[in-house]
Amino acid sequence: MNFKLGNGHINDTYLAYDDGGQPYVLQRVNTTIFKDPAALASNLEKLCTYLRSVPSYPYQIPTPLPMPDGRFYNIDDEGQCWRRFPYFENTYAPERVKNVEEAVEAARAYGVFLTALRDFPANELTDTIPGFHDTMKRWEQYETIVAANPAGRCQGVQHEMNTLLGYKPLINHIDTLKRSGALPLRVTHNDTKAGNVLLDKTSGKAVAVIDLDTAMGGTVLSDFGDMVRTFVPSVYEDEKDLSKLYVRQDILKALTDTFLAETGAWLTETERENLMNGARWIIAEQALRFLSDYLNGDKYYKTAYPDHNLVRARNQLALLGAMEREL
Ligand code: GN1
Ligand code: MG
Repeated sequence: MNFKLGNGHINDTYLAYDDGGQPYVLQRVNTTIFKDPAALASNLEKLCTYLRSVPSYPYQIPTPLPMPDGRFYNIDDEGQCWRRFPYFENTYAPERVKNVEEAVEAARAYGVFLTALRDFPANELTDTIPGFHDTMKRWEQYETIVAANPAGRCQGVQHEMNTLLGYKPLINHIDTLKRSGALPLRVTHNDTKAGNVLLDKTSGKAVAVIDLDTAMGGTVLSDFGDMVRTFVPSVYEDEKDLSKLYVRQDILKALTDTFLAETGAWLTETERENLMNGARWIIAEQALRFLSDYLNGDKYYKTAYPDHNLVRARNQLALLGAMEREL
């Protein structure tokens, strides 16, 4: 009997049991998105080996478990790609941060994770999704979709498109910083939602940083940004009733203070100064990604109903608005 774990938009993750009754995590990889499972496995092996060699790294490491044939992934007869990971007992994934304590634990865990990987050469990792945070490229793809209007959905979203356009200067600014070399290339996690830090059910303490599939070369701004995007709003990213959406200032302060306590000593001045720009950038990028997928006919993210991606895009744009008003 397998039970669904987490609520990822890309892969499918289950709790499973081996013949001896021992639990493990079983995951089907979405190979339309992660096109090179061998590169994915190789990145994970390098990252986990490196983390194990850092004596001060305090957390469990989600090292892939060998499949029956000894490899770290397996393609079944139907072409589906499967992997196994250890199951960390008595933990939970906080899909939405409930309080300051959870924010502190998760932010510290990501800060410690980035600090541990600080000397890992980013160019040894393959870009598992090329151009993942190349927002200019994503913008071009969006324009191509708008021009082709493949799902016939452009007419209804003029307002959202205009709002998004207002964030293009910010996207340009980050792109300039990246291209000029002002932001150092670092190994970053690239999916720093709260639910990717497992917390102990009893103590509330962080146990493991998981989901290393998008850990690759990038800028620390996106990891900080995705924390703000996912920890700080008062509602989930697909809440429709936007009157409930506000910026949880206590959580923002706690996550920023905690993250800087771990990383402030080695971040450059440019990085420190641009952390909040990074947050706005990543939220704008996420709005762009959701809106693009909606206009493209929902090809990327799992959706539960027809305008799910539009609801998500509106939510992210509303979050940007709330940050402008409330901060
Ligand atoms: C996807 O599936 P999940 O929740 O781990 C996406 C992230 C997005 C997120 C939006 C590989 O992550 O980049 O920020 O959805 N992962 C990929 O909720 O595209
Ligand atoms: Mg993920």
